[in-house]
Amino acid sequence: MPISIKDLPKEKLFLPGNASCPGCPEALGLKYLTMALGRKLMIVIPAGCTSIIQGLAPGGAFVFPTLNVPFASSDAVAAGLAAAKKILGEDAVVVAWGGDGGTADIGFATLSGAAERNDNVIHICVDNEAYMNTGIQRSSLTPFGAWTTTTWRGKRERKKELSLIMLMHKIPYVATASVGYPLDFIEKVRKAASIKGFKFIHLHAPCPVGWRFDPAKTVHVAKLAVETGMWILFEAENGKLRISPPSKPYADKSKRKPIKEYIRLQGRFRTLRDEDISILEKMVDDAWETILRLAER
Ligand SMILES: Cc1ncc(C[n+]2csc(CCOP(=O)(O)OP(=O)(O)O)c2C)c(N)n1
Ligand code: SF4
Repeated sequence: MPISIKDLPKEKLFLPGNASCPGCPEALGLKYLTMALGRKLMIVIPAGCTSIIQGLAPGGAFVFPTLNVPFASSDAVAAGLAAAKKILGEDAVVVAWGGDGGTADIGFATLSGAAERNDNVIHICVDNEAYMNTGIQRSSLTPFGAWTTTTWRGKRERKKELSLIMLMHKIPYVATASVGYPLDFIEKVRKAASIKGFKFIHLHAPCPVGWRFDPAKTVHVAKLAVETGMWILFEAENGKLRISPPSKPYADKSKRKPIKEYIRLQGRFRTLRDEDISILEKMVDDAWETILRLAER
């Protein structure tokens, strides 16, 4: 059932006055996560911007149980926690919340293992497309053409298709989401919480610091990613894939905004040449073709 803003809880479980930068997408995502799960939320976080946001606030910024863990263990720890809660008969939703580095690179083996065992955990990858916390290094989820401090002429490799890799693990629920569409994200988190087994949500999180844009424009950039077709919102329950409402119009290529509108707002794409933009456009078309084929099945 679609959620309305007035139905969301008013209680603040993620406190203001924390150490996030202005316009931080991880802070937005965390706020929506607490609105989705309320006091049932237990979170497991490896190193990354979120652990700084949590820890540097006086007394801590999170009013819910939090476990800080080494990168390569998040989903294993989360699975143990979920099993312990079940034995104790306590009602909790365990979320492993990792950055793109902590999920797609350093934490990938544990993520894949927990998915294969179908452990009762939600993994949310908050994807700001680089290792931001340590100074904007490239990850396997940095897109083609983007500047980072380790790809200073623009990354030449493509972004890993992480959500499709997770779909191929045949887990009960896989979804993509965006901090630009909070109600869609909250609905997906709640749906994931209602399903037993391993669930994966890939949350697109434009970062003003690492992507070099005005911090007032985080939501605008996030929405443009969807409107240009660069980020496709979908969900797959037991392998049955559906395009989510905010992305539906853009299945029709003629409705998509030109990707230049998305790119020109971000300093990280300043070095892109015209031929690189054509490569990116082709990647967008290919990604849509793959998703639409999966949706037809
Ligand atoms: C095993 C290990 N390697 C490297 C580090 C250093 N480190 C801490 S945070 C971080 C970057 C995390 O990037 P990401 O997961 O994308 O999260 P973000 O900072 O962007 O939120 C790294 C490399 C570490 N803590 N542990
Ligand atoms: S670097 Fe980006 S993701 Fe990290 S705290 Fe700052 S705005 Fe948030």
